[in-house]
Amino acid sequence: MSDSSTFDYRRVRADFPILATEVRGKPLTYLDSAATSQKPQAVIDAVQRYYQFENSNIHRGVHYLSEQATDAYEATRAKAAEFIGAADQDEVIFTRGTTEGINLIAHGFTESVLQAGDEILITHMEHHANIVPWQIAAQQTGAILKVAPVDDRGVLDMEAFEALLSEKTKLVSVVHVSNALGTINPVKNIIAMSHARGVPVLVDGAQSIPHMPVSVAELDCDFFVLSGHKICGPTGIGLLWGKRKWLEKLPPYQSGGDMIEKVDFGGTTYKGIPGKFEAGTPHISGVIGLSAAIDYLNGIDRAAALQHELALLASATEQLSAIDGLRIIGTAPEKASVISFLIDEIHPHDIGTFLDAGGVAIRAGHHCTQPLLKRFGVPATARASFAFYNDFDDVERLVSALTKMKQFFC
Ligand code: 7TS
Repeated sequence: MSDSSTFDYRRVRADFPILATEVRGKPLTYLDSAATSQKPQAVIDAVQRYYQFENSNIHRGVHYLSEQATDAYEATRAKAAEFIGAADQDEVIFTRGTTEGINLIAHGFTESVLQAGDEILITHMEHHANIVPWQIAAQQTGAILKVAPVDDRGVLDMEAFEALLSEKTKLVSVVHVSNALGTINPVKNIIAMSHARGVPVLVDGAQSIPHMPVSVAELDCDFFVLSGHKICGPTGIGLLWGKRKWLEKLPPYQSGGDMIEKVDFGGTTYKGIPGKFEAGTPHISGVIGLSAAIDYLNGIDRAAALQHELALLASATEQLSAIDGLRIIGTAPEKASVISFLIDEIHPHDIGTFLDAGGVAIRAGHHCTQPLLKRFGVPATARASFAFYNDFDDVERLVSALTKMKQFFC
């Protein structure tokens, strides 16, 4: 098995130019990868090369550049399918990101599945992107949104979850890894349990895919969504994967050019999947950048990268826990490298601002999980999140900045 010592994080760090820069006169300590990952040079170069030498629209030109761009775009669909363990590349839809992927499914379910009295089951640890679209779907159809509780460690209560599944449940939509707590949910169990009752499952993979390889075939989920910008790719590009039988059943999300087969004032027919869900000129450069990001991730030892991240998490958890007055929110036994914390009565924004002065970038706030933080009785936390390109110096700088801050405030 790979371990942290076999992972050459120094070589990996050199691939990310921003990590060698300074902010506020201090070396950058980037601990906000849960918000967005940094980009390796290969991704930056791929996007630049596209605009400099290959720029063209897709699916419509007969000229050389358009053919090249179309081929690169469609080749990324096949590459992305392989990356997430999907056998059928037509089941991969390019979206703006996780948020749009969930909205697309919520729209489809609103139009063609949900009826008054039906239930949608989510958990208490969802990002707003996996709450609000279902609230709107419920308002529009008369369906009811059910929420499975989490315990004081931030672990999903599986007994309660199972009890909430009923013959009225039309969809389970669940986060794979919590962005606010780091909890890794037992999605395989959740899917098996739901399927035993004939209920499809959407997995929000925004925070799992950056840390661990995922196979949708192995999970046997019905939908999986992710954001490219959290896996070293550009912003504004993401993936929705769905089982063919579902994607064929759901109606188009947006309409217009490129998603049609034939338009006539007497009636219009649509393309099959995936074209049906990709109206208009897509984010071509984003897809090109995502392709480079997938190549980059495929080129590193991801199992070793995960072990390295877990070693960073363990070290940071141990050292932060030793700081007097520091409380970690989210202590699940199965965690990804995310630490939410509070110190005494210091406001998390003050923690963030103090750390920023020392070049340490963390996130402070509600992390778009207001119901979850309310469950823990706090309006906000400070959050440090690690990626495989972080190192133990980053942990040291975080700990020493927090120690200094304690002296300053107390
Ligand atoms: N789901 C989860 C679990 C997330 O962490 C995020 C973004 C989203 C959905 C939405 O992703 P988007 O790319 O469509 O915006 N999470 C965060 C975060 O933790 N800090 O900034 C964005």
